Amino acid sequence: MNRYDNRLRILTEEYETLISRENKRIRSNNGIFERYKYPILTAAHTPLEWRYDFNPETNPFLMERFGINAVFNAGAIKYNGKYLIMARVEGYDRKSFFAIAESPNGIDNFRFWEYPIQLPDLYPEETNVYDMRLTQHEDGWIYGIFCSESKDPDAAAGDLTSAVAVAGIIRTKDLRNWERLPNLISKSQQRNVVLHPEFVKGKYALYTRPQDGFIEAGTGGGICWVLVDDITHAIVKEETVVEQRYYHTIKEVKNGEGPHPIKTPQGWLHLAHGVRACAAGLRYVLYLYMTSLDAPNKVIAQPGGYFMAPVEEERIGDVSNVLFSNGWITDEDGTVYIYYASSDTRMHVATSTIERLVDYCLHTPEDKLRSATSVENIYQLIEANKVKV
Ligand code: BGC
Ligand code: BMA
Repeated sequence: MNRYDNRLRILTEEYETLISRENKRIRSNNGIFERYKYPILTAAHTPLEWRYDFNPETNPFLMERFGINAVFNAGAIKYNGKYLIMARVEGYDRKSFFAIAESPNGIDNFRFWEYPIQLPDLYPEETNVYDMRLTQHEDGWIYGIFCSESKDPDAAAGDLTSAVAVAGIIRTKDLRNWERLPNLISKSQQRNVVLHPEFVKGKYALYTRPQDGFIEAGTGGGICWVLVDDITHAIVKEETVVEQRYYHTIKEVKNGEGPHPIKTPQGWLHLAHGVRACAAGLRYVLYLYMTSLDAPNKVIAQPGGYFMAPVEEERIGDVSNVLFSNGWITDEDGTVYIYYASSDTRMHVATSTIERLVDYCLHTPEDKLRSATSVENIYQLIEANKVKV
């Protein structure tokens, strides 16, 4: 066998082995959720056809022609019985784009569809797109809201880093043909905008995250709530805070809604990320909260601290010390598949159940914001444990 064919054989065999590898659930320590042994998607899971020219004439050394750097921050949806995630795929060139991967069971065998998604290109200044949130809305459409980033037109000459973040909106009926709607109009910059799955007072409802600048949330108090009359010309008129940031908590610097909340008998179950600053930079963790069924913008449960934080390999990557989630799927039996990315590098899954997550939200003590009150929370547990049942 010649060198080209030999390399081709090894490449394709290794690829098949990787994407058909069985995942293994890791026994849970805290009882709240289970992690899995292997990431579900990495750069190496992207189809070889996206990366290689398989013509021995034009690529005699069978070298990679388009490098993929990372696969992370995926939206998720169950569609026709399949678990689909719409990942942020980033090339060596730092541009990210969206691509759908499909799994029969939600935990392994994720395979990308043949082509990445080509978004309708409405905005010539749009430079980068990322962090898709998918929502099957009761109006019959599946919506995707994502961050659309451009160079700050007001940046001083020579400033090549200042940027502007806005929310892009697309919709589809089949996840193949996408209609692009105008970007959300908002006086502040926006990242982490998420569509609530139901109408509220006859209107579309968005979780937003207003920010003063591209990075700083600043006076933007946290995750906010906006009602929109017309999703085809979405405008932020009134923005009120749903889930606030606090001094010396896991969400001191920023927070943002993850995927859209799950409806449970006890209320809407939300997954979000919280960011704090430390000597190593920003640390991103995941947390849960619940809001009322009658008023999805009214918080009814706020378990203190983080729900998930990076461990082991998850701590390391392009942007280390980050867990981020913008996708989860619920099965009819109450299983919840939480799709999360670690350190802007790879995708993982964790599983739990609606019952366990709701129990966690309703019975984990709140963060009362001081060391003294945290010790009180532990004292209460110790005392309660003395009562023999
Ligand atoms: C990156 C995002 C990041 C944002 C703020 C963007 O340029 O692509 O991953 O969240 O900057 O740091
Ligand atoms: C951002 C997010 C993510 C990213 C995170 C860490 O603000 O929107 O895209 O995972 O920072 O870099």
